[in-house]
Amino acid sequence: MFETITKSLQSTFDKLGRRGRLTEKSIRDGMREVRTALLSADVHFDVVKEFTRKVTDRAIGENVIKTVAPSEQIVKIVHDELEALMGPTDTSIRENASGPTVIMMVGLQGSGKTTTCGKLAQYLVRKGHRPLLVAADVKRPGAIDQLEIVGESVGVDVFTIRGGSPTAICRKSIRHATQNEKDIVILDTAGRLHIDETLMVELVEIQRSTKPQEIFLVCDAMTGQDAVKSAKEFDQRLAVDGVILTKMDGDARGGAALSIRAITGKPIKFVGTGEKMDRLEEFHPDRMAGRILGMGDIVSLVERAQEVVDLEKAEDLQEKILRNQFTLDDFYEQLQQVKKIGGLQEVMAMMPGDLGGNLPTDQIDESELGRVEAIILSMTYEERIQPDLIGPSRRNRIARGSGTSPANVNALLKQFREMRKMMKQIGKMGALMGKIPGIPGMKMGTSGKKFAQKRKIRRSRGKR
Ligand SMILES: Nc1nc2c(ncn2[C@@H]2O[C@H](COP(=O)(O)OP(=O)(O)O)[C@@H](O)[C@H]2O)c(=O)[nH]1
Ligand SMILES: [Mg+2]
Repeated sequence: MFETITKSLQSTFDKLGRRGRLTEKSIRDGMREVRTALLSADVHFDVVKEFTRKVTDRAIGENVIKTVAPSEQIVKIVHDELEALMGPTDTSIRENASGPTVIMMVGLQGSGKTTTCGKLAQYLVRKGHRPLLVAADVKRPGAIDQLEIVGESVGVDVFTIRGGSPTAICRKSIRHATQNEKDIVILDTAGRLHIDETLMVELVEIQRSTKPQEIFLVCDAMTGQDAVKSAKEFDQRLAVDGVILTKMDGDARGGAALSIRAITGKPIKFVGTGEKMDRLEEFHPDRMAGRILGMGDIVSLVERAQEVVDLEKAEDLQEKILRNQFTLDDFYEQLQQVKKIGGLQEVMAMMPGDLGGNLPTDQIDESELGRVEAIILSMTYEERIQPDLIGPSRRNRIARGSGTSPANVNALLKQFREMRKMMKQIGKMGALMGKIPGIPGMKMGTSGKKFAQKRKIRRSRGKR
């Protein structure tokens, strides 16, 4: 996501930073580089022009040159303007006061509508809703079956009428939803490879007969400015409420993400970052601006972790660190949690600076993790709890059992001992902090448990 822009912006800012004192000329030179970076990332020409003009005006007008850290000030201005370019956006769904809320999904064929319907359904279930998926793409062979598979995988019912017209299916789905106590209806409509009149007529008819609270346009980020162009056309006919940008995981440039709002006036509401059903993120312009600048997106990472990581286990772990009882068994558990979040690459990509954007992700060796896992699994339970028990002969057996070498086993044990030492320090600090009035420490012990319970309750009520 955004690798192209991030790299060139960072090198521009590095150059500005190295200059020490900035002049109006060096700012203008820097902005020329920003302009090239945006253009080569396939951002719409008008957007680039306007954007660089605003940043330059502010950088010069606010007398950045005279401030203590001028290049940092410029990064801040670029950040703010990126945020303004992509926002504001509101991801809450407008509710229907009388009857089920209707969300209509539209977009070109292959943009990711059906997949996104499933993701959105899962997202809404997590928020405590009872959605119904509606298969109204009767044109594409297999489209109904596809939605049924998607629905099953997220545990959400799918309504359709085989042989029915799209409008009839959508209209009848609303009554079906009411009868079955569903509060949200998600309409998966047909697409075409290009916008054509028959499609538009069909969609307008569905819109008239179901009066959706939200019409979301699903766009494929990888198609860049074509996505922007089609968004404009869909919007002219249907007055869409927002855009869901899919396949952000495969889009290194980000041209659509940065242009769509400015060109169509429609906000991005969600982004799709993978084929799996949990790969849907709320769109937050401020966080996205941070990612573009290589400042990471810790907030999204934490949110993601909260969704997939077992809170009870996290609590137990914190207790163990505090008591210095962290074992290789716990370490193994940690690795499993990282995997759930999406692997180390995913985690690193959301980290700021050196840890994140700058680090070529191909340098992260996921197979290394596989090796570590294999070694731990080849140990007995006692050995995982007390690695000091492992003598030379056991070390050789473990190496053989895990398909690694004794040196690999040694390296892991050494690393683990160091990690434990570090954790001991952290544990002490946490305990100390907890003793200072007004500082809740590291949310450990009983108060931490209570915190976990509270979150669970809140979650089961559907409010996060
Ligand atoms: N990598 C990736 N693939 C996606 C994403 N969203 C959808 N896809 C894939 O795009 C293809 C078309 O999706 P589909 O939902 O059938 O599109 P539709 O024709 O608009 O209904 C499928 O292979 C999906 O798995 C995404 O966010 N990331
Ligand atoms: Mg489809």
